[in-house]
Amino acid sequence: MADSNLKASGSVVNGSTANNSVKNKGLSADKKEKAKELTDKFVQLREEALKKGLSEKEIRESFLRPSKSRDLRRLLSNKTFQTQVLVLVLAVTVAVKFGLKDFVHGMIYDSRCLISNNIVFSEIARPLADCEVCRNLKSVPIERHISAETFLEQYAYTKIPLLVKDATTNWTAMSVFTYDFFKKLYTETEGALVSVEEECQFFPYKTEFSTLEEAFNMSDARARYEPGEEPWYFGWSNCHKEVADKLRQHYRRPYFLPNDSESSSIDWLFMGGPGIGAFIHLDSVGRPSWQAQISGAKTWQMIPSPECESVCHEINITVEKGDIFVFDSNEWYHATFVEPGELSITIGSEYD
Ligand SMILES: O=C(O)CCC(=O)C(=O)O
Ligand SMILES: [Fe+2]
Repeated sequence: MADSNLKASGSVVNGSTANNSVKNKGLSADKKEKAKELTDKFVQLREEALKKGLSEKEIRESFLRPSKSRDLRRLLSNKTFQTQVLVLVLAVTVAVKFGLKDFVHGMIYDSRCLISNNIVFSEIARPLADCEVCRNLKSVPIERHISAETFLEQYAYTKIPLLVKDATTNWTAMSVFTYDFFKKLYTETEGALVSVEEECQFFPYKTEFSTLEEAFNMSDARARYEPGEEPWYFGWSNCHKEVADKLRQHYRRPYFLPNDSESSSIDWLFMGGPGIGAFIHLDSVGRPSWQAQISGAKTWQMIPSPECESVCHEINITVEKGDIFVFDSNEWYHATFVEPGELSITIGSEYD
């Protein structure tokens, strides 16, 4: 994959439709169609598991490399697991028969690919976590006025999550970034919407939108969250230079990032009202991220990898307006929940 900045949406239910244009790049139309069929099979598989009463956690755990033979025996005798393995084997066989060998290889070894948000592949392909990172961590450390040196020593590359309070002082984004601002920016900048579809990513989460353009076409009443209107939450990444330049007039790289650390040129934006945001998922972007809360408040649920469960704990942290949350989305399973009140708007990026 050319773009090394793709995340998993966690919206596996919608996952078959999201981002296909980016993630299928390089495949012929025929193969794309077959790849889509294959993806749909995996999505269906996961939905079936959910319908059969398995929780997200149980689905995740079914695909963990078991460390104890007792777990292995239990796993092998589990009907859902047997069905999953069967469908997985069938799907891979069909894919290979269709000449999609490279595609299958790509999706297993580059989990930013088409079904990166598929729990099966991300669990099979991901490296085991280093449980020392989260051992006995009971809450997310909170800092104010943290220096770049302290950040570098204690957090930058340690995979320990961090909340920095009052970190966006002087950012005009705090008053400028609104749903209407983004709508205007994207609809009036030539090629901006199409660039999200073709070069970047759009995550519809629970909504019916399949593109950012559709999201910006919702009614004004819905956009304002008027009573009785369908809730919404979506996210996207920006690869359009002109849009990026305009966004950067209103925010800065977090002041505590070490001077020589490189920030990705791709911005991530997430926006929506109270309720569930991103479903539980693990990313495979290879780098840690920061995310600034521009408006509203959002709670992050951070879940250690299953192999760390005996020594690590789930941690929840609410990020408020003006805070910057730093964490490694490749290390912690995570889900988000927008708190009642203002629309949640965030901007973030990855750093090296
Ligand atoms: O902000 C959100 O709701 C989800 C963001 C996310 O999953 C990420 O930054 O990795
Ligand atoms: Fe994520």
